[in-house]
Amino acid sequence: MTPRIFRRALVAATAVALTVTTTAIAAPDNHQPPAPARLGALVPAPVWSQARQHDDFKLTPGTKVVATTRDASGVAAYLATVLGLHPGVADHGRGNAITLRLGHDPRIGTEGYTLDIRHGGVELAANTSDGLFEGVQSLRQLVHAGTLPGGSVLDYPRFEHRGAMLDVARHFFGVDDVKRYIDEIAMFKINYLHLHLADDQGWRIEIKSWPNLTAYGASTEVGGGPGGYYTQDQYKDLVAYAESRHITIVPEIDMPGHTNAALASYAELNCDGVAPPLYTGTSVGFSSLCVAKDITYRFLDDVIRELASITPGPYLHIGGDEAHATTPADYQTFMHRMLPIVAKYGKIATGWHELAKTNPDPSALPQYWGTDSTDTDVAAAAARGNKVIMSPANKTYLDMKYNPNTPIGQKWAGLIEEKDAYGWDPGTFLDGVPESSVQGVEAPLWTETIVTMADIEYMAFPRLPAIAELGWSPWSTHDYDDFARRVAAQAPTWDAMGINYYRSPQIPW
Ligand code: NGO
Repeated sequence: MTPRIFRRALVAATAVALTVTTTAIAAPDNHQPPAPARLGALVPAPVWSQARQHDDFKLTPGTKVVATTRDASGVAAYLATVLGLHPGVADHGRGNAITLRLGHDPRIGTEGYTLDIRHGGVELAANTSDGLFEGVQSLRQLVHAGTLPGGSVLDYPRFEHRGAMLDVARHFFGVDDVKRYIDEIAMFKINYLHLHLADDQGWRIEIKSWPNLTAYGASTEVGGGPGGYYTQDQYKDLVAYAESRHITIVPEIDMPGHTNAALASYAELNCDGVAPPLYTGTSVGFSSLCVAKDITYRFLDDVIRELASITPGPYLHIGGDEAHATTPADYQTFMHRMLPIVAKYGKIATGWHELAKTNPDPSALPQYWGTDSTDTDVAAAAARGNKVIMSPANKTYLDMKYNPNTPIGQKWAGLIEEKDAYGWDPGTFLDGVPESSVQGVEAPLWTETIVTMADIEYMAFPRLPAIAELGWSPWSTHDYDDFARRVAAQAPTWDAMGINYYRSPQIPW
């Protein structure tokens, strides 16, 4: 992380943090009942925790955040900012301090942490700065009226991959909105943000060798609005911001279908050489790149090369869904030419689960978005060694309505209330895809009907925390009533941050 980026990240975090700080160290409100045992209020639920009475730690303006090594100082500075405290580096914290320590604890892996809160001081330990960052998210949730509840936590994730997806193609969302979403999902230990960067309605990432993709192909969106795109510098800034929140960006260019914006921008990409008009509707499955033309692969080689060069994360998502305007034979031909291009630029391919039909290399990650518990192609891929990302549309799609009266959203995959989002097991959902074949979960937010940041928040909260918990917490902790109580405990923080969440009747707010 460069110092310049870090400063910018801190400034942006402060806006969110200031209000949170007020709740963190304000005097207890006499009108409220005594604070409950808050150690049990974490979302996602931790692997193990034990409360200790009479061992609470009081935060004061003099409390220091201490990093015992330089490697821990980035996360320490972030924690200090979100709690409004003073960061420093020292061998060990003494007295009134929250100490962050990097060590070698075989129990907690690369993203786990241990937390020890005592009257005399707080110690957070992990093997990596990722682990410290996840521990910091727990600390943030535990602060109540200036107090951290006494006790110990040992925690690590069930799945390596815990994702959110934002469709910036159907409606475009600018850099500040995406950064706000990054801050919001980071609170729930989400570690991947998948950006759906190209679809029929718009191309959203600058590709310097094909400038018309953005000059023309980004100029509208669903409903005919102005659209927009990220310059490569803006995208790099987003990647760096996500990195400062220990989140990896997974960029998606959907292909060979969902490509009208590209086909409209370059006539030569069409089999008949005629560019279609820009599209602002919401139908799917009508567009296809021309599988037989060589220029298609020169185009995609350029796109993948440029995108890979500004994407430090391991994955590139190549879509592959709903290629109804491509014949099955062409789909095979297309993917067999595309997958090596992704590999050539040093990236691992991920794609919607239709990709599984093409017998991809076992490193490829199909993303299951169906609603059934059976998919023989995905099960066969799992048997060949492919890991699967679970995004069943009837559980994880954040664009589905909560109930028939939800003013925005769709319902083709069903209504998804909080209990539905929470009530499934990624490790057993799909026949032939056992837990050992599941890389993790992702909650996609498609934006045909989602126009503002407030819309994003309304659809994501409180369902995103449900999916985050399925990705992080051991199945042994799974209990809806307990989960709902813990989500309700987050509401004051969401209120302080101005998050426009849905007041689900299934949560005891
Ligand atoms: C489908 C479709 C998307 C839609 C979405 C709406 C996938 C993978 N392809 O999911 O184009 O936006 O449903 O819910």
